[in-house]
Amino acid sequence: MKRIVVANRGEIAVRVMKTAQKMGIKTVAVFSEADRNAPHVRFADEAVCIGPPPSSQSYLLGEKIIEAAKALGADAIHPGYGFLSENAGFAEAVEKNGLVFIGPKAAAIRVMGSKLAAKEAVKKFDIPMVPGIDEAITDVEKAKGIASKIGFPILIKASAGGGGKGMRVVTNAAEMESQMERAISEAKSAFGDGSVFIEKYVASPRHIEIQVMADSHGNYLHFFERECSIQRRHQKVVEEAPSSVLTPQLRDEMGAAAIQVAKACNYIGAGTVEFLLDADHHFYFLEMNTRLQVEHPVSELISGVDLVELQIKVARGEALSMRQEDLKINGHALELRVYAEDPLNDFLPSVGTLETYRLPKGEGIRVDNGFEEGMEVPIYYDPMLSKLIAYGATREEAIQRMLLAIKEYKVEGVQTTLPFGKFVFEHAAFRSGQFDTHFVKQHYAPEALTEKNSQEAKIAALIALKTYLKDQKTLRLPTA
Ligand code: MV4
Repeated sequence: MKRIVVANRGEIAVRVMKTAQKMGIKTVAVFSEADRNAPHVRFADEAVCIGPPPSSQSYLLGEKIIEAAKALGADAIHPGYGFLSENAGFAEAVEKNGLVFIGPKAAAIRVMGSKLAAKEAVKKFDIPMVPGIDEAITDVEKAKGIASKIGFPILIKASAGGGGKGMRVVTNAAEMESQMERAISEAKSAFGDGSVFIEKYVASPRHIEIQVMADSHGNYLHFFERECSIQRRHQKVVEEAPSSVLTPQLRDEMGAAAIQVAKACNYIGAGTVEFLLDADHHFYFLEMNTRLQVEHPVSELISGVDLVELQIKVARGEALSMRQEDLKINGHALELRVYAEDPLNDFLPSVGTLETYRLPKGEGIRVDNGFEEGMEVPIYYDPMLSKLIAYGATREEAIQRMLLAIKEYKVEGVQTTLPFGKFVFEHAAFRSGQFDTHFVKQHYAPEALTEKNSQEAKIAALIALKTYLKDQKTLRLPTA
């Protein structure tokens, strides 16, 4: 494998290229006209423009990316995350064109791409799942009967949904009919598939996911868990590894369950198995993501592996060299996703130019970055600028390093989620580890940032005044 096309942009494209370069593999960037001067284009050994800015006319054009790969004599395509990374048809087309898709087989993507097919596949193994009905329902009366059997509150989920889209909580039988009808029509319009299924609603869950890696020789490993409960509207903002609540026994049980899920679809490559963990520490299988995830760096830092390097080695047909017993958790890692979004304006995208853009450095700080000072933040794509990752021997040390790094991360020209990150890492509920997926709803309000800022501004002004007055007393200005 001498040349890899990275079919992505931003921080993940640069991140994948760094590992390829470390392995002596040439890299090809693909870019839209909006990304002509982007770092991932300049970092690559070669670069091909694949179209106008809209993703549908560039980064999602699988055939064009495959053509570019063949024209440049590339051996493989790494999809990153998002875009075509979980598109089974693309994975198939890549292989059909004699190229290696650095990811799972199309069949595994298909199974895990449907929530119901995933449950069906996993059923064979003894994996805990949320009580519910595992078949698509469109009949409201049937749904009512199931709901009363499960017991309210229940959750209606779209079979073709994901990331929280198409989910509706129903608290009593009277609401069932109207909520079912809305869920079905919403699912039809959003996913072109109106089928829904019903589960018992787990009221205050933590979102725990397990990183798995499997090779083509039947070896399966897990690289422990990531805590992803700090989410805003189903978008993860802060992730950490390990979770502050998992016991070694629970970790082993969830790791083993995650590997079973991977085996259920003959998985090859890097994948993530998502679980809900309830207040009684019961875990339930939610879904499997058949891609390398945004938050993979925290798993790399606590386990000391380069997951992209393992992906490339597995894609080359190599067997995984380490055994599960060789893997140990060492230290603690936190990740803050730095979005060009305004936390004081409902996290709406903050467009503009990075007038100032200086990254923090220092021990235990890693920034997977996709931008440079002077660049405009394009409106066409996900507004993530970078991922700020802090590592420490303990969770407390990682939090301190993270707070210092947030302070040193200088961005002017757009608003970012850095102040929101500061709010989270300073918050008692986060620092104590006592939080769940409702953290943002329960604890965050924009005033929390402005209030804090104004308090700090007041303190700074008082210190300045005190220093000035002190200087006035002691400073003897020469008389004229
Ligand atoms: C649930 C749940 C509670 N009970 N299912 C969210 C998106 C997808 N990963 C599945 N998700 C959930 N499924 C049952 N039966 C809670 C979540 C969930 C969540 C729900 C509301 C708000 C934020 C959330 C974050 C993670 C998971």
